[in-house]
Amino acid sequence: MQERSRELHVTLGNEAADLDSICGAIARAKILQHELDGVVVVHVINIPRAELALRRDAEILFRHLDVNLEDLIFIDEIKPPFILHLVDHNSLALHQHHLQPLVQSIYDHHVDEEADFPACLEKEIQTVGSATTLLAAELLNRETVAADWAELMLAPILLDTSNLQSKQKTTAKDRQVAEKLLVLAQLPSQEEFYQTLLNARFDTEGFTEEMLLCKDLKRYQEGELIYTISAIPSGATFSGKGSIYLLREKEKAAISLVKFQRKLIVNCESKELMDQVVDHFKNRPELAAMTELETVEDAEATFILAPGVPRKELQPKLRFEFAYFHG
Ligand SMILES: [Mn+2]
Repeated sequence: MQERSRELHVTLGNEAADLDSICGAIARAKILQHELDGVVVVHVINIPRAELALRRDAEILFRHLDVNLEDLIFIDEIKPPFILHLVDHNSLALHQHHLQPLVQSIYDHHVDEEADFPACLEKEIQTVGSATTLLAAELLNRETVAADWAELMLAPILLDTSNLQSKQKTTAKDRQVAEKLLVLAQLPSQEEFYQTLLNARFDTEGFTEEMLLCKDLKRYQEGELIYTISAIPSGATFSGKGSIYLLREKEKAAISLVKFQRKLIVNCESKELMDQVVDHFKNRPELAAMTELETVEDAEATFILAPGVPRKELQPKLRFEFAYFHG
């Protein structure tokens, strides 16, 4: 018991740090605080503090709930040793693989990538619209949930399910949990709460191209080759020109892929690599089925994406296993 009280437990959402990841990690910390009586549990937002400004939905939710931003902890502010509890992802981001031995539990709604976590004791993966649904269900079973907590958990659930209206994304569990939370939250208007958050999520007014690229960016690696996929809100003003120059230094990326409206804008660090990428898209049937080359010039190409292909569906099909690549 003596030993245990010195343990630090960290709950962490995924590297895109959307509201589901942020609020899910906060809810997971509350559950752990009860479960592991006496230990310190902190929830950590998986982006540097400076990038919170790119997520205006989170900013307005925190302001609305009177959360002091100074009290939040970001990934650039904490270092191991700690025990890690993953929320909203089940494999670590490329730049966080060193945290693998620290992972003790997982709550997620993505496809199980079956990553190896030797110290993992608990893994809860269910296909629901929002990972926060799983945590809210747990919390509702354990304790009386206050109105502000209900709002905190409702926010990502409503955003991830298009206000429970998306037939594709909304499950019975999302609906059940949201209904209970709505009773507790006593919102003046569910529709207005949802719309305000949605507008804030897509509000990119005043953002530079680099900010847009970093707002929702994920990193991947095949062999030596590092690439990134950014998703840009469809209402933004974005040219996509030269994104590789903006990301090469910061992310060590050789390829930048950007999903913007119906387009996939691909920038490579060299024309040689671009030629390989274009051939690759043409020759791999799974990729050819969902993309159509629109333009290619030097180290930049634009593809038209088949409707409704999310990043998490496109990425596993990329398989950039180029035999010839100088890092
Ligand atoms: Mn999620």
